[in-house]
Amino acid sequence: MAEYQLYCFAQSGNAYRAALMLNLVGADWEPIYVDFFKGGETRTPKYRTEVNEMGEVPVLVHGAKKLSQSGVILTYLCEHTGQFKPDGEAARLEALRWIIFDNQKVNGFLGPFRFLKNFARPAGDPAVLAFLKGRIDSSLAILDKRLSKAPFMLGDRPTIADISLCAYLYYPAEEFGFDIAAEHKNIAAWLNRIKALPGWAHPYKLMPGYPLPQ
Ligand SMILES: N[C@@H](CCC(=O)N[C@@H](CS)C(=O)NCC(=O)O)C(=O)O
Repeated sequence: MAEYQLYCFAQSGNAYRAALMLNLVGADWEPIYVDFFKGGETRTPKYRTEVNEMGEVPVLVHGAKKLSQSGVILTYLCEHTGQFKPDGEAARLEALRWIIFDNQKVNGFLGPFRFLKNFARPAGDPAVLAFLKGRIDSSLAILDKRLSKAPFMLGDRPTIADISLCAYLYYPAEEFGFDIAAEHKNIAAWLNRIKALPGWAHPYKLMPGYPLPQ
């Protein structure tokens, strides 16, 4: 058995944060496939009792430890490996500030938008999609401006704040109906810098369940 197990599925950008971190730090890890789409596994009493009471992926298992919330998993992994770790208290708090902003307003809106547009049947209500798109545009502009100042979120080297913010940003533009990289040049350059790190892999390569059965 690998040292780490990650409950995940390929279409989950929230889980991608944890999978990408595991790969970038060179961890010995294996995915445990969660059948979110067909089986509704995260909503089953079994999953909520045995895996995560919050009914979500990602969940990281490390020995006797079982962790959920990607921000917690990223914090745990950077503390355990010393990699992508913000340096000192000010940087640690700054990383946490961006991870919370990301979870709420960047990928926190992108995930539901993509789900409603691309996977939900019937597709989401246009008024809901329009509301989310407005929030997404505003948050991506904030991120793009931040990334005009330095190569990575906290400066010259990548930290867990960068890895968190990647969540949905490498998925195909067709799944959103707009092209994030084409519309935001600083985000595009930053995504390329992260892509160049040893161990980077696309979410559809890193996690099981792609493509979805018809
Ligand atoms: N803030 C959480 C978000 C996790 C999350 O929403 N995961 C989705 C998959 S992308 C999920 O498991 N949803 C299950 C459900 O809604 O039933 C994190 O970053 O870990």
